Amino acid sequence: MNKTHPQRNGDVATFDSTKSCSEERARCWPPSCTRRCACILATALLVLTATSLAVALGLLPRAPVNRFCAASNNQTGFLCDDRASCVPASQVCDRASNCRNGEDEQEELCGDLPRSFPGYLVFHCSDPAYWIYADQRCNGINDCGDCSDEMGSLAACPPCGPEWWSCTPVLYEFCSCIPRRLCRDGVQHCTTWADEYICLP
Ligand SMILES: [Ca+2]
Ligand SMILES: [Ca+2]
Repeated sequence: MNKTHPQRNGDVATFDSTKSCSEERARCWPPSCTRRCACILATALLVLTATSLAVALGLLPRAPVNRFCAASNNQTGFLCDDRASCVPASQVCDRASNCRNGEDEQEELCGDLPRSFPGYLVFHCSDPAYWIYADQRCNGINDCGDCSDEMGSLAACPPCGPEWWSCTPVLYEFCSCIPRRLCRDGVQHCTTWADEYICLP
């Protein structure tokens, strides 16, 4: 059924309700758009403008382009969409949501580890078959299994920190330092026994 609408110049334009807006617009735009088309276009423009304004004012979250951040103890982390929360690398894709909207567990990030990871979250051990999270490098623990994450040029770790005692450990768990809390505990942890006779907790 055709409807008529009076125009400003007195002409009469017809509007076929069976036609889509795009068809109608193509026929009448510009300059004499029908009221329906003009209303739809104005609404779309209003929504677009409001959305752009909200994003510009920070009212809507935007995914950070670069999510690298420093978590506690200056460890490598993953920046959440709120641009404030920094999740330690080893908590990304651990099946527990640490970001408010769970962006640390999203499929595109966790679907094909470690290839789906950005490079800064991964440390590749000297054995190409193994990889660990970047924040497991230089944490004192033998995570690679061959100590390549704690010793040598690949890891490039700083000397033992104040919480650690430098020696060659007898336990496979450590590489070149042992935790000071193990000093003088009555159990040998260094091959030289230095942890029992020299080290002070
Ligand atoms: Ca997580
Ligand atoms: Ca380690």
